[in-house]
Amino acid sequence: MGSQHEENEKTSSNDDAPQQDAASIADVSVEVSTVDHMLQKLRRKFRKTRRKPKGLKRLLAYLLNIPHIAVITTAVVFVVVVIIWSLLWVFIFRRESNTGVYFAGMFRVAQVEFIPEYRQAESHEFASMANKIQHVVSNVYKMSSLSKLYKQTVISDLSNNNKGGVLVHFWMVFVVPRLKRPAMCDECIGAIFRDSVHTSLRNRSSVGYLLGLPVDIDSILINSVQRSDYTSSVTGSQCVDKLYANLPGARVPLNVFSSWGGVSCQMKLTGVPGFLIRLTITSFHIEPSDCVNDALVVYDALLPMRGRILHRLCEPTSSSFSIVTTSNVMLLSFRMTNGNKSFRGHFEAIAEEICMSQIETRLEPEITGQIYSPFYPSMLPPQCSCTWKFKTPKSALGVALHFQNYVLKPKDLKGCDSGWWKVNEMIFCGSYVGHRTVFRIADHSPDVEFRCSSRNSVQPFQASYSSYNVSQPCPESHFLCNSGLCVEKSRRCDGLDDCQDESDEVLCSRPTKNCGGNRPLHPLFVCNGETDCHDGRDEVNCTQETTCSAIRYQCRSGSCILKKNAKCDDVPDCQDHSDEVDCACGRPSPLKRVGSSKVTERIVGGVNSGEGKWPWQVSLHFAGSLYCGASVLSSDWLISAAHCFSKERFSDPRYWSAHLGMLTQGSAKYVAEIQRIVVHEYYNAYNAFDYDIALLQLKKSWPPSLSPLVQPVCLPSSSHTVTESHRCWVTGWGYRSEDNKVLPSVLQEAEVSILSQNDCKKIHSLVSPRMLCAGVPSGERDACNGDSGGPLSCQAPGGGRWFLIGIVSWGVGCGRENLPGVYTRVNKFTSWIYSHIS
Ligand code: 4AZ
Repeated sequence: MGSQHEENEKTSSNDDAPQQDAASIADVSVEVSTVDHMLQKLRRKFRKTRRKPKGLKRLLAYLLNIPHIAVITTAVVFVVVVIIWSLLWVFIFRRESNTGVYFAGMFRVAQVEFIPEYRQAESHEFASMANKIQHVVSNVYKMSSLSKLYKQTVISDLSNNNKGGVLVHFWMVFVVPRLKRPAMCDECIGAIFRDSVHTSLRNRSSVGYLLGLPVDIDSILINSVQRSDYTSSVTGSQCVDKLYANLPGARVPLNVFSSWGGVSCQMKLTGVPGFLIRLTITSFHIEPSDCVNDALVVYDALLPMRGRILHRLCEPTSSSFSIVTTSNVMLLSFRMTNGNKSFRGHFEAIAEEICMSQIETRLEPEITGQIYSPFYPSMLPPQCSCTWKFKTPKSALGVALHFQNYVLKPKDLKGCDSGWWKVNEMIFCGSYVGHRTVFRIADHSPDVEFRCSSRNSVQPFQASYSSYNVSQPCPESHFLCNSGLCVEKSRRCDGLDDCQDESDEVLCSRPTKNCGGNRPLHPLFVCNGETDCHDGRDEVNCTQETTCSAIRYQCRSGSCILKKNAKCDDVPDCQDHSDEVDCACGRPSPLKRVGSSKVTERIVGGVNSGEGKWPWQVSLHFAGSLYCGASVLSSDWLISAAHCFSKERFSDPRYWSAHLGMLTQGSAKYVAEIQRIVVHEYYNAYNAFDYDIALLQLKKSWPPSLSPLVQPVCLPSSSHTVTESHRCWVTGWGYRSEDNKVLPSVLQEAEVSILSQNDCKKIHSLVSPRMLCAGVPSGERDACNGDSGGPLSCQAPGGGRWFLIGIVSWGVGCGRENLPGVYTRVNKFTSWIYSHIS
């Protein structure tokens, strides 16, 4: 077109001025003649038989010609569609491709005096201060690289702060194209604000001036939040209550009920400046659903900031406990769905604890007193510190700290997440365990410093202290365990974990069956269900009542009998017959023995199983794919390994499904949704998967009609002992070998032997008393990735029931020679399991 216009211009500039009008007429005529010429051409081409119409009439006639009407209509429709599409794109799709990204933040404005009017968002004083702060925050982001995405800041609260000045809580909204969303990281948003303050820091203090506003850089915290958190607070569609504890120590009651209406409420608690807040929960009646439906989240802030979660409560409770903040504000965020749910508790302002004391121990090794974690028995806040300066009466005496369920270990490269300890100049990390320990300090005047080091609130601890003789820590007749406990020397190598860390059972020769000697028979051989002495003396009077210990079966009445494996052996041994109740378990009745073809070696040395052979075997699927195994414990509970659910993404029960009564993948008799996942509270991924056990509650019980293809496995009693005549099998759909990462579709089974704990520890140094090793020396039969959480099932001798002895946990590779697999030792968790499922 451009070139054609230029040509026209060239033509007219060559003509004389007086000729201009004529020229333009000529131009028109040229154009008409051109159209006419074209029409003629076209007509000649398409309508050779018709007579030629003249001028405009001809054009009209041409346009009204039926085929031309069709072409024109199509063109018009096309143009209209294009216009509508463009409008839709501009107003709907383009708008949809943008999304709001929401942040909650807080910082301290220093050198500004807090006035009570700031508590009222409707007050003039609040509005004027909030406007000023809003302007400053907006300015920071409008000047930043995110200026195009920044939408607005809303100041939600101004509160008095323990460090002085005013603590500001605010919301921030960005409107971001969907594709750019991942770039909106919490760190980046926080860093922009911190950078601005940083450039204006003065006098080496932490306070910088933004448009004259003194902002404490150390107090800046910004977290992304859910849109619903923002809308429910800002638009006020849900309840937001503000409560104050104006007098230290005065309790302010908190009661929330959701009788049929359902509740989604936030309570903002503020205490006297300089004090902390202690929330006491006396009861919380909700439906357990793993925080999906009902939950209470307690924040160490006034807005729901992820980095400031003190505690999440999603299980019903009627035993009272308390949580302490690190400053004078707390937020309670309730979610209670329809039903008769309720929360009862109170809060109060409490003074910060000055946790420092000088302690003198006595000459005698008896317990002299107790030290407690700060705010005991409240839970420990994320920040706290304590110093205990001990002194013993003699330089030969050290200090022993006796803990109930806590252990100190030298700090390694990983951080401490359950308490940081400095003993003289050595650093230790604390962690929670399920047994007693004694921490011995070989110094007569040690300084012990403790600092809270967890992200959330954690269990409190207490320790009894005493003196001890550094050169002889235990009494003459006792043995010093690695756990710090002293146990009688006669208990060494008795097959029992008296030390709680099995250190009394290392370097022991295999127990001998001294049946005729004058020394008593090794306790492991007594009443273990196997005739170890040819005259059978080890298996007599097994149901007589005796003192209780870890290897004696405890009847429901509380009395103990010698018989170790009394549970569900079809013989009533306890006087109350309690050993034979709840025994509908561990008796598979295979339908057809397909598989077991020794020719096709699968997983690590396994073979195809048969329909109904392992009716407790479960295939656990995460987001639709096999991820772990599990075992059926009852009509609504499964048991698996904690490590299957440990990462945050894997802890949401909604992504999991349990496939029951299945031989070949895809042919489950019942696919269950998961209601909640209970991971053992002491599970520790950093400590070689110690306490690797988890329970899963099903949303709906499997129907009894599925029996016998679906059936529970028997749970061993805590005294259960596996003997040589037990046969043990590991089953699962995991990898066939370390190198062949193909998952078999048919359930695989492999027979393995249980190693002695001594042999197991020689191979895997990190084995704890809560683990056992099983395999074959050649390594050819083993569990592998994908089998985790699945069962190691052992059958009682003489074709008895099958018990869940182990849960597939970890190993070094798969099927390697002399590297047996490691399993969770289930009988160590019997009471923990019953405490959750019954
Ligand atoms: C796993 O990662 C796994 N060979 C399970 C068992 C073993 C190794 C790894 C034992 O699930």
